[in-house]
Amino acid sequence: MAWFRHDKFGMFIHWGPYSALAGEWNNQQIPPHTEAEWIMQRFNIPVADYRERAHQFNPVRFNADAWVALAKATGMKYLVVTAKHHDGFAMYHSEVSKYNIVDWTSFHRDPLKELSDACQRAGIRFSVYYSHREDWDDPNGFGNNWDYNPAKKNFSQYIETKAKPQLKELLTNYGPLGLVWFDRGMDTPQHAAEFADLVHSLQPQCLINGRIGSYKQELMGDYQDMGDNGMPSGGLDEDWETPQTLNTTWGYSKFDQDWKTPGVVIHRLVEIVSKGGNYLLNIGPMADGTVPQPSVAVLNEVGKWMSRNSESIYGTTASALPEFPWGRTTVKGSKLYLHIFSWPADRTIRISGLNNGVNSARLLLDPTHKLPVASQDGNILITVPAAMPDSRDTVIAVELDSPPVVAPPVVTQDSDTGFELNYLTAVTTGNAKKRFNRDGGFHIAKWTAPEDIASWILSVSVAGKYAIKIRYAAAKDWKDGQYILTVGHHEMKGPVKATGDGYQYATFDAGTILFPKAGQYRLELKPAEKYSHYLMYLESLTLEPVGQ
Ligand code: JFZ
Repeated sequence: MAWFRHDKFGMFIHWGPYSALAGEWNNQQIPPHTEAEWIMQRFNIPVADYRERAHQFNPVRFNADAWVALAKATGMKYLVVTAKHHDGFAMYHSEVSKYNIVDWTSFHRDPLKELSDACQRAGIRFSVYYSHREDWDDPNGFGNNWDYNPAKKNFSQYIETKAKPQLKELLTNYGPLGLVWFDRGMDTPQHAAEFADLVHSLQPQCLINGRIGSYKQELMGDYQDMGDNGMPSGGLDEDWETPQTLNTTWGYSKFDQDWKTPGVVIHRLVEIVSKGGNYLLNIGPMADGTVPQPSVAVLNEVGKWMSRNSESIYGTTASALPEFPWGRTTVKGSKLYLHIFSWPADRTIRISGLNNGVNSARLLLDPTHKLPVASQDGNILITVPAAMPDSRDTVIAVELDSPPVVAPPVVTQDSDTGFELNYLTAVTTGNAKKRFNRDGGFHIAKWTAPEDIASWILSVSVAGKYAIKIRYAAAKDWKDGQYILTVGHHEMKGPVKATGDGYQYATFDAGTILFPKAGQYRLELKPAEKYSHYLMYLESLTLEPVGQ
């Protein structure tokens, strides 16, 4: 995972016969803000018709070095290109099926081979996207119920005769892959495990994204993918990545000119990296093999910012500091990078919640010039020049006396209700981990022993009795588990009840607690003993006042 955690920023490429349809079929346009690479399914295009259009695909202006140079100039370190999307068409020379760009079109070249070689030359990590379940061309693949009778599908035959053999080709003929980006999950965990085993058997170093498995099961990949354009509210205790479109479609649409600005892209990159994630930003090249000029313009602007500021992105780790009015922070050892999105009128940047001494603060772009630093009521104050050097994001590098020491968040209560405790304000220790799953959303998992703890700091403003409820999911063979809930000096033990497979959350009473007086209390939840399974998938805890 070291390269993935260092590189942070990748280029996604969605390119195939759908790029030639460009969002239109038989004078019908796809609705605004829908995905152009889904056009075959959206308009139930018959396989025979789509195959004919694929036959005409001929990207004569394709130049792999140009695409890779664009990624490199943008500051992107890895590239993920669609080898086969849901339409079933292979954008590489496949021996498994003639339905591929070399055999099926007059182009007769292998773009993935050319991209793999160009990446090698440029020092960019080459990776592939492979839709291992959805295949609208193959009679036994998922998804095409307009040409094929679903009752007659033999999905196992599809994965044995097409998906796995093609994956094997990609893992054999295109050099070392950084990762395989699977999509839309798999019908059973067993089938998903077979794909993971295949990757590991051929390229043990190759990473696997989180969409390889059934969305109802635990993550089977090496890192988690957020939903498209998704963003966690807070940090996660695992590696994760957000894929995002540059407009609103992955595959090229001639109707979609809703491009994100360079500033939005830079702010998104900083937010994702500040929360410990990677940003996989997409381009949708056109049928002739060129990249839409507006995409190039945005990426070139982002690249200018990255060329000057990438020290504050590559190799950084998640910051425990929250978002500030002026922007966000990234961390590298004892260095804290302040990403100033909006310049303070009073020329003072305030940092709260940081229990460190400051050795120095400098504009990243003007390292010779020390900025004045002061402290006031526990805040660190940095005086900045009057004019904002970079209107999109001016970075200040702050040398601290140690890696950032950040006080844990304090959960306050709404006046009439009580407390809602969830992954966002939890401090996890041991193997208790904040995770994300398509079905489970944000939750705490992986805890199996008393040293695996989730804790919260509560600021009780209304003393008195509170009813505690726990909302969790637990598989049936986890029901021998017991939890220990400690609030202040009060300890409660409770049984874990089975709620069903996957992330079927249910809410249970956990007793009542008396807060004798207003003030700060620490609440912690942990397994009572060491178990061979997780304690539970914890979604949240609530404390509701029940009067004196
Ligand atoms: C999938 C594909 O269907 C789509 O065409 C594109 O390739 C995209 C990157 O991945 O679309 C998804 C998959 C997952 C989510 C949303 C769209 N999700 O997790 O919210």
